Amino acid sequence: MDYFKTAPNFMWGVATAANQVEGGWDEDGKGMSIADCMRYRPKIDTNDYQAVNQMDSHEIELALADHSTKGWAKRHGVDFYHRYREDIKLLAATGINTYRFSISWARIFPNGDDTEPNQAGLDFYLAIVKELAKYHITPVVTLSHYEMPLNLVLKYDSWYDRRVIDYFERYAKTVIDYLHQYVQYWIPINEIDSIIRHPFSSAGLVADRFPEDNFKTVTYQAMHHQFIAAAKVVAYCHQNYPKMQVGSMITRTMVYPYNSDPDNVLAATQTMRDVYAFSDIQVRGRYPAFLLEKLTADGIKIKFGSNDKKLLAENTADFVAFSYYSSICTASDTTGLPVTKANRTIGVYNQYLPESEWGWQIDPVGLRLSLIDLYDRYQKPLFIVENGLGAVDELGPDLRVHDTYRISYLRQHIRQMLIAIANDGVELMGYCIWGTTDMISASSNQMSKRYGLIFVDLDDNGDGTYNRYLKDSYYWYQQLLSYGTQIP
Ligand code: BGP
Repeated sequence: MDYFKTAPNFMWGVATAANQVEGGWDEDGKGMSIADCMRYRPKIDTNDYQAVNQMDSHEIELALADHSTKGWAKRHGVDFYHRYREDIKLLAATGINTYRFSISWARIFPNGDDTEPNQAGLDFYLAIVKELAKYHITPVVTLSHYEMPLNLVLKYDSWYDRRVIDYFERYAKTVIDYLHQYVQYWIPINEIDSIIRHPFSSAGLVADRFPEDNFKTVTYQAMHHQFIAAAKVVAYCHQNYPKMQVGSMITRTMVYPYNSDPDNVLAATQTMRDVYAFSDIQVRGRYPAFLLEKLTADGIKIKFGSNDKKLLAENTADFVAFSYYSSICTASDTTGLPVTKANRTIGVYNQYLPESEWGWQIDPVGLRLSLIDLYDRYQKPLFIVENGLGAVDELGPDLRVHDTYRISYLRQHIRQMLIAIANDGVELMGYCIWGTTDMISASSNQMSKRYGLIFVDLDDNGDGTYNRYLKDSYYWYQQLLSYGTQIP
């Protein structure tokens, strides 16, 4: 299959998030963010996501009191803050033309509500985009990837307070103005649906700070504020920089019915719609009726500002970005059915699929189905901004990692993606592998869950040299991007 002809301007890339790679948590004026409160976790058992997702005020107090780096996984990341030149140089040599990364809000506005930005923070990201420009690599920038400044949590209860929309808007405008010559593609909020699945680690909502309130109502109100903030980013870019494109981004976990019992098919459709509600709002510009019905049934009422509906309707996303790792099954009654999980979603195990070491089931055809489904739904350009395999990698005596399992995962997913472009008429802007170097895992805060094309010598205790070693998957991607005609 001649895939370069299929998509001449296709964006082949890699992706990371600031809090998982950068480190430098208190350097050059950066403020503390929720990510800096995340501790290493022992190797997770299958359902341990609860523990990570339900962090409380006590955890934050501990983090505030401890000014060390040791133990706090994301405080040092993999030291991208000091090694970005080396990392970008290695990545450029694969032949990628795209790099998706995120900006740490607390590096730009250390407290979130400051009136003036931190110049050193702005200059750090300017240096990154200049470095990328040197290699003709197009940046795709996420403004909020699990990076709420801690002060906004403590002072305003995060996104629950409407004033936080203004602080985000100020931050976004500052960054967009500063980088506008270099950055055309923006994603305001990573996996905007994640606020419902893991409210603390995604958006800094701490359940025990709302003893009197229904935490579900709090979460949905905060979600609404994120939508308004994202729509304001769209408005600002379109008004001031017409070439800029702003994407919606969701977690796309494929959901199948456990079997062909119509009740189970219905359950699967409803589970998928729960996530589509998020892209519906950003792409169609209004809340879908099914979400409003569901919220009413749950006794949840979102407070809308007087201009909110108009703002959402007039500022829709230019493209639909998503992460894809895995799939689950579901049923109308899951009692007694075997359990699996995919990216912090618990589901029913699919007997037809293998699984990763972390129990995420591997489903390349699910990617093709997702592409077909999303394109049919929106008829907007799609963008796979995350896809990859978390695995335990061993650095061999030859100082290489022979990650054939990762190559196999990537090959199968890329193949399905190319079929979706060629046979299913899907309009796809690009594909980014999750993982440049290895980095701290978002859900488990472990180092041993590795996604990168480049191995980093660092362990789950925070020990190691941080040295980089190329994996076989690195060379494989390089070969893929240079052949241009066949998938190696
Ligand atoms: C996505 C997040 C990423 C990332 C990835 C893999 O949902 O956007 O930040 O880490 O999942 O997840 P994990 O690191 O938990 O394995």
